[in-house]
Amino acid sequence: MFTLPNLDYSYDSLEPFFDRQTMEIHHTKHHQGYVDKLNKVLESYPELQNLELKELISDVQNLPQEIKQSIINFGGGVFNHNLFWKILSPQKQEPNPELMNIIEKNFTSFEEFKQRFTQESLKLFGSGWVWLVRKNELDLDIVSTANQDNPLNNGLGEPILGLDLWEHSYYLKYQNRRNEYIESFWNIVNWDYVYELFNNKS
Ligand code: MN3
Repeated sequence: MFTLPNLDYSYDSLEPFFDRQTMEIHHTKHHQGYVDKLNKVLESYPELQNLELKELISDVQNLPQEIKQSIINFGGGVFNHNLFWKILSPQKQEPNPELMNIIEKNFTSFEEFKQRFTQESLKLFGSGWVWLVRKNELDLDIVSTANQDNPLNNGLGEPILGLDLWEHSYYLKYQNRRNEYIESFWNIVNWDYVYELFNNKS
C-alpha cells in the first residue's frame, strides 16, 4: 500500500515563495487524498499492489479497463506530488555545469528554457502540470499534461522537473496571479535532484 512521504523540509521553509499554509494543505490534504484513493482502488487488485508506482502509471494501456482512469488520476496524483516535493528546495540553486550545458544545448540558453517553460505554464488551460522531460540520452523537451496525467502514461518522456498548475497549489497566496507563482518557483528548484533524475537512465 502506498503512503504519504515526509517532506525533506518544513512547510514554512519555502517562504516567501510558497507559503506555509498552502504547503501544509497541499501535502496533508491533497496529496494524502490521492494516496488514500489510490489504495482504495487497489484494494481489489492484489496483483497490482506490489508494483512500483512508476510501473503502475507507465503502462496504463495494460491496466484493467475498469480502473485505468482511476490509476491515471490517483496514481498520477501520488507520483506527481512525490516528484514535486523532491524537486523543491529551500536553498537557492543553479543547475550544475553538466546539466546547464545540456539545457543550453536543448534550449539555446537557460533563460530561453525558463521562458519557454513559463509560457507553457501560463497557457495551460484548466488544471494540470508542465514538465521538463528527458526523451532519450540527451534530448530534453517541455510538455504539459492535463489533470494528474503524467508524461510516463503515454511515452512523452521521463519527467525530471514538474510544476503543479492546479489552483490548489497557489490560489491562497497568489489568487489569479499564476505568473507570480511561476516566477517564484524558479527560486526554489532543487536542481541537484533534477540532475539526479536526469542521470537515472533506467
Ligand atoms: Mn497539487
